[in-house]
Amino acid sequence: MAITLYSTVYCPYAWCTRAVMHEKGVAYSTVDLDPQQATQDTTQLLTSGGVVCKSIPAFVDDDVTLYESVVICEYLEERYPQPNLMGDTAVERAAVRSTLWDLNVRRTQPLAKLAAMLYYDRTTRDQECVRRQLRRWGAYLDELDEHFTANRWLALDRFSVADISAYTTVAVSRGLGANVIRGRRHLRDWLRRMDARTCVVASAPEEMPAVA
Ligand SMILES: N[C@@H](CCC(=O)N[C@@H](CS)C(=O)NCC(=O)O)C(=O)O
Repeated sequence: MAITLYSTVYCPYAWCTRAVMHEKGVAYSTVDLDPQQATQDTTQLLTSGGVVCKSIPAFVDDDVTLYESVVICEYLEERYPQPNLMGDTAVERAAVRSTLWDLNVRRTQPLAKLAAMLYYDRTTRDQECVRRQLRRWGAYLDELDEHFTANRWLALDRFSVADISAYTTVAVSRGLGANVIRGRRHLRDWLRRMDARTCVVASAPEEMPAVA
C-alpha cells in the first residue's frame, strides 16, 4: 500500500490530512505542486505521475484517488481506526462532522477570497476587500476564543480531527494577514496545546513557525 498526497506547500487542508496520518502512524509521501499551476482550472491539473488533481489536496492510495480533506480524513479513520479522531459514538461523530463542514464550507470563505487575491493573484488587489475578509475571519476567531473559555477542545471533550482542521487553517491564515492571537487569550492557549502536538510539528510546512 503506497499513499501519496498531492498538495501545495501552504495548503491547510493538505496539512490537516498529513497531521492525521502522523497521528495514526500511517506512512505516506507528498508531492508539492506549483501554486501558480493551481491558479489554472485545477480540474485540468495533471501531475507528472498522471494524477488529475480536481482539487488540492488529492490523495492517492494505490488505485484509490480521493479529494476533499474531510473525505480523506474519514477514509483514513475507517482504514486506520486507532487512535480514534472522529468520535466514539454517533453523537460525537456528528459533532466532529458538523464542525468540519462548518469550517470548510462556510467559515473559510474569507480565506479563499484572500488567497485568490493575495496568493494566487487571480483577482485584483483591493485593500477594502482585504480588510472586510479579515474582519469576517476575525469574527470566527472571536467565536473560537469564546468557545475555548469553557472548552479545552473544539468539537469533543478530547482531541479530535476538528482540532487539527481548525488549527491548520488558523495557522495558515496568518500568512494571509490575520492577526490570530492578539486579544484572544483562550484561543491562544488552545493554539499552544496544538503547537506542541507531535503530529502538528511533524507535518508542518517547512519554515512554518508555531502559532502562539
Ligand atoms: N474543501 C476543500 C478545499 C480545497 C482547497 O480550497 N484547496 C486549495 C489549496 S489549499 C486550492 O485548491 N486552491 C487552488 C484553487 O482554488 O484553484 C478541502 O477541504 O480539501
